[in-house]
Amino acid sequence: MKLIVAIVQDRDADQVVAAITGARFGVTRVGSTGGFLQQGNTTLLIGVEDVRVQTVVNLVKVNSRRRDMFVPMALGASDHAFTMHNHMEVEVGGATAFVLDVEQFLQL
Ligand code: 2BA
Repeated sequence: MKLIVAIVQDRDADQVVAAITGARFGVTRVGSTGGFLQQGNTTLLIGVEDVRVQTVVNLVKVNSRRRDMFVPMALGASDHAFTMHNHMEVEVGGATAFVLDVEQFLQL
């Protein structure tokens, strides 16, 4: 068994979760915050049999969009810190995923 830990954008989370549950996989949704942007995102925990990993990864992938975001640059802040000149473009998503081996799956 594997545990898929998938970090998706909040705006995609409902659609991703609906796709996963619609395919009859279990999923737990955890609110999280990205370390770089310091903005909310959603972490999904999905336990699946090894042979179903690729199916779930595909569901996450096709339901997660890639977006360009403009974020303020921390350095060189000035009176004009919030003009677009002081922003940089960051591409976020679709999703970041880790696939971990599960030693035991217990429902107690
Ligand atoms: P954040 O840490 O808020 O990062 C948001 C986006 O900012 C990233 O998108 C990436 O494009 C950019 N970014 C991150 N660190 C950067 C840096 N030092 N310099 C320049 N740009 C940087 P994604 O790669 O799609 O990541 C989306 C979210 O997935 C991340 O939000 C974080 O919550 C999570 N994540 C990404 N890589 C991770 C990792 N290795 N371990 C744990 N969580 C990770």
